Amino acid sequence: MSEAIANMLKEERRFAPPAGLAAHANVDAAAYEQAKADRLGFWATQARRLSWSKEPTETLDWSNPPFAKWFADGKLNAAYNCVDRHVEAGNGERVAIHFEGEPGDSRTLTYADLQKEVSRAANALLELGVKAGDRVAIYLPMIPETVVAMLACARVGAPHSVVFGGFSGDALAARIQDADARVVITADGGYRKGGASALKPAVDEALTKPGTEEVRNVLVVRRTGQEDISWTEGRDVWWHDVVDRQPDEHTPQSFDAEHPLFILYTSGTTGKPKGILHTTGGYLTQVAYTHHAVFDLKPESDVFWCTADVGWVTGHSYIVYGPLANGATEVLYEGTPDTPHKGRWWEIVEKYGVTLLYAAPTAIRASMKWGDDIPAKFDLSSLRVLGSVGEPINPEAWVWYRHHIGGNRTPVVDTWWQTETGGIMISPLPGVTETKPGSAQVAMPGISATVVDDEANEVPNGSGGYLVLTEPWPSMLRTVWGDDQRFIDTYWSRFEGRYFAGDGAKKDEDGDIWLLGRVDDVMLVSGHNISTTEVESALVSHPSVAEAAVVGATDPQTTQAICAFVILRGDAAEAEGLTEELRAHVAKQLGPIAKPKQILPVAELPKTRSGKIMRRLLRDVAEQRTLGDVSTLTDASVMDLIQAKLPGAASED
Ligand code: 6R9
Repeated sequence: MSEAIANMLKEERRFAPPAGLAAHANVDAAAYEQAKADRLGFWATQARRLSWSKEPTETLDWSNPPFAKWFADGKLNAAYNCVDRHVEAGNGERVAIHFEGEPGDSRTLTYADLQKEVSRAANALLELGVKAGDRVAIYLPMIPETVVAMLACARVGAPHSVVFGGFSGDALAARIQDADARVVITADGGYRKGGASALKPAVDEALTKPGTEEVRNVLVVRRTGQEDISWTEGRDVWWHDVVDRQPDEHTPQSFDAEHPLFILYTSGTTGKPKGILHTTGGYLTQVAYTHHAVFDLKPESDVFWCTADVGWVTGHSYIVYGPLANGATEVLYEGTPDTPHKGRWWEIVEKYGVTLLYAAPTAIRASMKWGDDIPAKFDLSSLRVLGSVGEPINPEAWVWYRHHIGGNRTPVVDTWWQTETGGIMISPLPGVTETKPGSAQVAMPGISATVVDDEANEVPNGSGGYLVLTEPWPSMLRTVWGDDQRFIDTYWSRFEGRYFAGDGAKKDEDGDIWLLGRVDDVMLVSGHNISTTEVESALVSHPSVAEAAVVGATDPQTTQAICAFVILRGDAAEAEGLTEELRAHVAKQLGPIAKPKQILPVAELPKTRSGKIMRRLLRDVAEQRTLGDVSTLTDASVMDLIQAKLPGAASED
């Protein structure tokens, strides 16, 4: 890159931690000092929040970088930590999971219930011949059995590979092949957008592909009750036939801290999906600690709700392992925020008295678009901390979240991390940090992150560059499954000895970190590297805009020209002169160099299945090229709608 990423956005709003929260916060400012004075000692202390059958005496082995070992001589069982120890401590009657199905059915599982279910499922896996080290693919909707299946795998030491239920049979096959899975756990179907959607046919299809022959059994949960389900005798077995009759006791075996816990595939922009490998002790230490610190969880009184799907890392770390290791009571919701109505999330917050909410910017911006009156109909007064994850949150969306969902009382914590980092890395702490809308701000205690330029020099405050992690951390990925070289090349080669996250970032005048989007998305305009995130945030700060996606399209004069796609707010019309007004607004916010050449109002934006904007496809549209691979899109038809809006686009009919 010719120049560091421009640092243009100015944000003056500040929010102090609420006094009541600060006075009783789980973690105070001293944690930063302790971790700074003795980083490894700090993590060794956090590891002791878990129950080990053999306490580790070693903390970090970094003798063969970038291959880390954490707590290597310790032994533990992840499922025991997430379930049994809470029952043994007398909290068996505490609710672990409030399940809310999309059709409105609900189920409550206490920790004692969970212990029985996980034990039965573990016994069933053993009966099916699953041994420690065997991989198990999980392809399920958001139902309690999904959490039970993951914990049952962990209990018997079989690394799981959860594949998001919205993926196709082909995508599932590729993941089964790469991980060489022995068993697939699935369901007849799940409920999505008001109807039953089948899952089993995708598994049947996947298992016709070469390289999946080692799958011995398919364990099928009955969720939607379709009658016409196809069945392969000898291979397919019903969950209720095999799991329900098992003894509800199972003695967990302990595993080495570095025993593989799971593989989770990230697609990235090029090449085949990478199987990100996480192991047991370090991962569990960091997800439990960060959940405790960032959400200030009080397990006796809080109700936590992470709205992500279990198929993504956010679901692994902050639905399953972090909250359950901490003995939390949490909500598990099967459906989408707008089914059967656009207030469904807020209805669930009211119903269960959710106190801690963790959601993605895409959903927050959708709520902004649908209108303030919808959340206003519900009692959201139980909420006390709001989290955000998955993309940069535009300052205006942050402020909307705090105001309309958090009643102007709740801290908003913008948490930056990745599948590869396993747990939260950069985030404010709700009882400590004076928050700034749009910034993830500070590395967690015990985490070392900074921003560097092209030559790997740390940039001064007030400048932009590349986000890097400078020291190993407990929940770091251990490798790319089966491909150590790809692990080295992808993450550790760009900057010697440092982990490069692929994200652009800047440090503001106070040294706080702002994420600026994937560096692949950064635009080059007349010699300036401009962040898509900053231009998007400037657009969203206009009252008529709910959501924006910005790309750089090839331009003969300026190398790239800024092209913006905007979704207008519920009440904003495509008024005459609005695009001109928006261009002027961006120029005023960021400077004339960042003024979009073209602004196109659209009804939807292309998103990945986990809700991230896919700028690559918009770049194709802006450059009037044939679209690249659309297979990871939630809804490929949005691209037709967007293309039809292009000036000069020929009508199809
Ligand atoms: C947890 C998760 C990782 C990528 C990451 C970055 C983006 C996530 C963010 C954020 C800005 C935040 N990202 N959180 N960008 N602010 N708070 O989403 O994992 O699916 O692997 O995505 O998401 O670009 O590099 P994953």
